[in-house]
Amino acid sequence: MERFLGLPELASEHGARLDHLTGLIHVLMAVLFVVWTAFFLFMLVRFRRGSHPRADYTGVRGKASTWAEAAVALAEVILLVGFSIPLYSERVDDLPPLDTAVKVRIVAEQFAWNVHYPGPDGVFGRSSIELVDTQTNPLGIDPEDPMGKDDITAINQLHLPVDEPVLITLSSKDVIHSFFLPEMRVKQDAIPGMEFPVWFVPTVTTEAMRARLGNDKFDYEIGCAQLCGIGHATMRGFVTVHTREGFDAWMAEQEAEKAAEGEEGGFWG
Ligand SMILES: [Cu+2]
Repeated sequence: MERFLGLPELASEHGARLDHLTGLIHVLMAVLFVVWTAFFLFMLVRFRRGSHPRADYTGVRGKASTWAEAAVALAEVILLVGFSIPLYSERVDDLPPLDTAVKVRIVAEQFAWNVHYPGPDGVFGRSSIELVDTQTNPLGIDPEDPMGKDDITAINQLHLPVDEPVLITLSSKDVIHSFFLPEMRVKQDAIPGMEFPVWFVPTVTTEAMRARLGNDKFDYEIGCAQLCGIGHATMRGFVTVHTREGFDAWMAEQEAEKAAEGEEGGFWG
């Protein structure tokens, strides 16, 4: 069905259920389209002027159309109550436990994705919009906060381990953006002044996806799905899904780089 609908490759745990629901909605819409069109054409012929020169003011008395309407309404209620609402409530309520999930803050801006990891202590350093410096401190992390000393930041590059729940806290600095990971079936608006949790489990490493597609240049992309200004189309980020070992190695590399910067007496002093 995903192929039939032209959806991108699937690379998250909850995505299959979303695709299934998308498929069911398309089936219902296809049935309605065919049946209503056939009914319309039938009516054009059946009540043509040639066979009904004068209007009949009583009209049709049968109950068939009432039953048809009831059946459509029932199918829609089943889709909504049986599929959509349970799936939605799971996405917004059943967040993964904080101690096991990979935590990332993502702050959107015109026109980039700022990525913030809490570092080895697992705690995000304090950040404030007043401390934002577009060049040296795009996330506004407070240099006085010891919790922030080990934090890792990146721009337009999100690294994740495969098969582990990821909990992203999403916000925006300026206007409304929308965080979109097509293969993960994730899309959430980022709104200034608000923070939204977004969680999912990536199931296919970048390497495995490259092999599957036979394309060694493939990368998962972060798209912005809300027209957010003149540079909207350039607001692209990339996601690298690693094995756990690969992710740890990447994180260690970031930490080493950060430590080296610290010794040089850079921004973090
Ligand atoms: Cu945007």
